[in-house]
Amino acid sequence: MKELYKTTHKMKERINELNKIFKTSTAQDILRFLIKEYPCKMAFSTSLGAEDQVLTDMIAKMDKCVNIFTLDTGRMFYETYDTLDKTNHFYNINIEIVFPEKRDVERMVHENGINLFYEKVEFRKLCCNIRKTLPLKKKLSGYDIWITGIRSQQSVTRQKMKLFEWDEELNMMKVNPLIHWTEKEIWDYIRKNKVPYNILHDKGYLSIGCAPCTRAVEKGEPARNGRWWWENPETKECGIHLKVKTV
Ligand code: ADX
Ligand code: SF4
Repeated sequence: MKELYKTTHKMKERINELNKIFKTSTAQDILRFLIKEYPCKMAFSTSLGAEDQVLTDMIAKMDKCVNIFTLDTGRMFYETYDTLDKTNHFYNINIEIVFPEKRDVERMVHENGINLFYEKVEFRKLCCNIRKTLPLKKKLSGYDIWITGIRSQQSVTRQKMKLFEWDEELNMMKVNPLIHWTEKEIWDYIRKNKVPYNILHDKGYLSIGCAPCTRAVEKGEPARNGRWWWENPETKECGIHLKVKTV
């Protein structure tokens, strides 16, 4: 216990240091540093959304040893599967598909219905926990670094997130190389580098999650309005970027 505390404390100090060192670095510089420092010890979670496609482009061009995986909740859009396929072919990679525990999903829908998430926030969180958070936790247990495509401008819940973070629950370093990017910078990169992307983005779906919990937004409307639109902005996190719970 004491040893774990010491290691955690050391890591937190290291993270503060890294945040200072890489304050003005490019996302590529940050990724290059991580690949050198933690070879084959990094996993990148992709939802196949625009930000994650930018990171896939950068990583695929740098190193094939970073594990790129997606959490298939079983409720994704057809267009998202299409993006997965398209991306694999384009970069000649094989994004790992991680599924939830069959028994957990079966019990949940048997007890609460297939579309339980519309009923109350607790059910929505239960569904996200079983379909996303728990599989993520299991998947990341074998790695030192977790890379995500989070940007601080995405929502009120993400404003305080940093480039390098310590995930208390997972006991690992989380890195958000695009944390300071704007939406415009994401799309400029995609166009300039001809990065394949989910065609739903052209139809008003700015932030894409599971099909029953995502809708298109109007021009000028915040991207996250299209996610769990029946909830308050403060509750709109599936849990993978909060604390990971066990059922
Ligand atoms: S969510 O938590 O509200 O769904 P969002 O869609 O904004 O998150 O994505 C933020 C980051 O969470 C992504 O850049 C990615 O790293 C991770 N993420 C979200 N959904 C998935 C998924 N289905 N599979 C893998 N990673 C995901
Ligand atoms: Fe379930 Fe909706 Fe969460 Fe997907 S986004 S895991 S369908 S509650």
